[in-house]
Amino acid sequence: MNLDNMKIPNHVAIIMDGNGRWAKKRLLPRVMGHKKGVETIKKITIRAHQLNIKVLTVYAFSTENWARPKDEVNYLMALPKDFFDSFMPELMKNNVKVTYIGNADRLPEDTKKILNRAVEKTQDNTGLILNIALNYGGRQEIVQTIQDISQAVFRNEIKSEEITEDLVDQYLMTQHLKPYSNPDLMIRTSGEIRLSNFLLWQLAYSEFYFTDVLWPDFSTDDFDQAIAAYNKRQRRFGKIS
Ligand code: 6TC
Repeated sequence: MNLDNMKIPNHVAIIMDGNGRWAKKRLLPRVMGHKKGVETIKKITIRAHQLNIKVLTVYAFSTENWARPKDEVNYLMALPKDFFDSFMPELMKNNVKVTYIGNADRLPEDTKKILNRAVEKTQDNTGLILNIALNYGGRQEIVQTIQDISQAVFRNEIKSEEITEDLVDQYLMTQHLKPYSNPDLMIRTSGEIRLSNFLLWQLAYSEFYFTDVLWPDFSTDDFDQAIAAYNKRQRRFGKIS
């Protein structure tokens, strides 16, 4: 698709849903869906870089993240290493910086190590930020923010009258993404029309784009279509009618 003359969103957030359904449809083990899903992350990351998008936040949505068959969990734990080993050179070549939001505490030690290595190795890159939401919950983030701000009030570091939207922004997990901490466009694949506790505060003014395409099938062309739809809406919004 030709996106020349199109306004490109600065921050795109994606709920990557449908790996399990993709595998089921093909009578394949679920892990094959995740494997293909990781390949899709790579393709979309490179496309986002080409389009000069500033931040790409990806959320590995799952309803039963911690109640899966043991084989699947073990395989999932190995996926970040796969991703890191096969994709790090390309991330470096494309000047991509890896960051994350959410709670990494409960990840196994070696998974955490790989994640931190990806963050450290890319920390001086100045291009696209690939921001990975892992073990993330929007309400949990807001609870954490309220705790942190009330602590700061208790220690007399701020007055309660000084709690503004801007100050709340500074305490959220997305503060490191500023000035692009709020997504312009949120995409969800696999046909579910729900937010599922993703970035509750940050998505207040974002455009939402839903597609039936399952995440492993989501192509750079599907991504471009989402950008084009975003454009059309922005233009309508900007016009005085
Ligand atoms: C799309 C593709 C949706 C696996 C694949 C889901 C992620 C920890 C990356 C460290 C590999 C994102 C997500 C749950 C970028 C991602 C998954 C999770 C899936 C995690 C890490 C990759 C993933 C998930 C777990 C930067 C080197 C499959 C957390 C571990 C994996 C990178 N399902 N899927 N069990 N993580 O969130 O939760 O490090 S690569």
